[in-house]
Amino acid sequence: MRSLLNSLILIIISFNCCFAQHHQSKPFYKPLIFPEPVSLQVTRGAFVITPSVTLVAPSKNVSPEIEELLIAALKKSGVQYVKSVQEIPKELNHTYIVFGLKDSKLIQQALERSNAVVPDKKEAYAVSGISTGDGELITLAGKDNDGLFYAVQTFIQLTKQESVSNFVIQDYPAMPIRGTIEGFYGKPWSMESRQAHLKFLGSVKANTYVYSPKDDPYARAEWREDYPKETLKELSALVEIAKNNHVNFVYAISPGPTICFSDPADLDALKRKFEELYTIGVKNFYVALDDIEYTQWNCDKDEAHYGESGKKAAGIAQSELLNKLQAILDELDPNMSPLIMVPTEYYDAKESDYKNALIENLDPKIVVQWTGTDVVPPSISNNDAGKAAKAFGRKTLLWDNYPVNDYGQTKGRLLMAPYRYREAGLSKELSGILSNPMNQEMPSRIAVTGVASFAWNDRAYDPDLIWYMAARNLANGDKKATQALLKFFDTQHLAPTFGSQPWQEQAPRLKALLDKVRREIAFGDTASRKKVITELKTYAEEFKNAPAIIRSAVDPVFIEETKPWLEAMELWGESLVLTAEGLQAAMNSNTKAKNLFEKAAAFAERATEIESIPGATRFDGKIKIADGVLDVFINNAPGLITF
Ligand code: 14T
Repeated sequence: MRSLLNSLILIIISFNCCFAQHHQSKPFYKPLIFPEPVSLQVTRGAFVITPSVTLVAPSKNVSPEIEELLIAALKKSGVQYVKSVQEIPKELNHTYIVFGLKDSKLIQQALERSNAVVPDKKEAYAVSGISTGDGELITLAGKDNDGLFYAVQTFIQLTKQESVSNFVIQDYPAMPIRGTIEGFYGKPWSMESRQAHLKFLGSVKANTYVYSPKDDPYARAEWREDYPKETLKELSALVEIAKNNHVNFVYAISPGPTICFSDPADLDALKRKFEELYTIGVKNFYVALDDIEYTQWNCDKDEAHYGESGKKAAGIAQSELLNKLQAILDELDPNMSPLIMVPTEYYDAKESDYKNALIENLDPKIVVQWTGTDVVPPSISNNDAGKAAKAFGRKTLLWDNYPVNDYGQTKGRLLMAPYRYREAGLSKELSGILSNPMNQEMPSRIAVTGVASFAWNDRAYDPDLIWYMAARNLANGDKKATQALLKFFDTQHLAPTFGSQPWQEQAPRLKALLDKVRREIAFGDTASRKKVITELKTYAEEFKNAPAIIRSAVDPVFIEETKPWLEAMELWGESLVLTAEGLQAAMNSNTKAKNLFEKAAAFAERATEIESIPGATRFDGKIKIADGVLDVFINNAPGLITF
């Protein structure tokens, strides 16, 4: 009787267990999107994209390239059939994607069913996924075509994550201008790099690219000369790609080194240059007046017209020129975006005779750039930007000289630390941020992803998280390659200023480990000493192998651009492995230690000999890898344990 009862209980329990299990739903996970959306709410059920998808026809005002992008993304994520229909059925039995602008009826229906709204802001969008019946209703809605393009970019990121839950994302940018200014000295980017960069910008929801390489003769040294037909054709291809990626292509001219402000022929030469670019579709123009002599006129005419040369007179002459150019552009096309300019005093927010003269006259719609409290500032606060707004008479557009590597202090370096120390709240004080990148386009994406993310949502910006996601993106989602890249970036973490004090420290992750090794050797016991040296050995192996992993998983262009750094990292890795082995041997009083340390030193020696690619950056020099951290440790290691 007892055993019967027991069996019965067992049956009930097991029945309960399995019944419960049957009804227990699998977990689904909150997706992670960059830039961080303004709002992302998870909802019940799984985000499902079935192998056959039905697209609910987009409204007629949708740009065709956005639909193409969406379909390509669906195919890439494994969708085999895409069908189009004109309405959303009541009952769904597979995945439907409704796709269009906020004002379309279908989109309004879909948004209502999904409990989502498109924020009433420029470039805003909503993306949602809900389970309904046996199907899934996905809505991609834009306030405008830019917003819809960003909805698709967010969707693309979602398709690359596994077991994602349903959600409602409502999003819009904090700053209206986000992107890069190719504004460095030294080897300009290739046209191929620029094309790739424009696509990349669109993928991180950046909307601006300024073409301003200092070493394009037709834009600076020989600015009066017309572009060769061939170059104009290449630029026109860029303009087209920019458009398809919802990036404003801004053309910048730097007439400062030779311009005669009062000569109508020079004004005419500028007009001709702008018209030349307007014919290939450029609708955004820029005048760069940085790094020029402004206390001396370039011609006698200016002396006669403006009087004695000086900072104040320069401010007046510059503002008059800019206003005339603005009027020329307005006449050329009433829909033209306002001019952007960088003044000669761009590196602080202190009021001055020059700034006052410039700002008193300058057309208020002209956008003014500055670089912060210095050419390469260690941080930018809301207070700094507020002062700049006052000094320049308008909200400024930050020219952020990170990760640019064209100045002496950056010799032998890539700048690959997270984008940091820009204060949350800057979106109230700035009209946007443009990053000045490195001569190397792909490595620049780590920092630029940060800039774009901060400019999109400064209040939710998390430097380390975005840094990780930028690495993951470069590694095409590969976990091992992501880790290898992060180890590599750590060796290029130092960010110099124009002075002797860097604003970001070198190799903080490696330093933390090496400090721990030193601490443990000094203060630990035999077991903990052994343990930490084993940990060092493991890290050293990974460090040594990172370049090979990177070479096998990351875009060949990145490999080419970082070639000598990867080679040097490999040799340093070899040296660090031998150093760890030397420490292990020393702990066992093994006489091999000496030889291991000697071999380690030889590898370190070879590593320090490696040179940058001649001409690839403005200043050539020896490659630096975790300098001041790794070299110091390897140097001192033989003296850590004696026997
Ligand atoms: F206009 C600017 F905002 C600006 O930063 N101009 C240049 C820029 O082209 C360059 O890439 C950047 C970093 O080197 O700094 C400016 O160039 C300078 C600035 C100096 F103070 C070059 C030499 C200097 F001494």
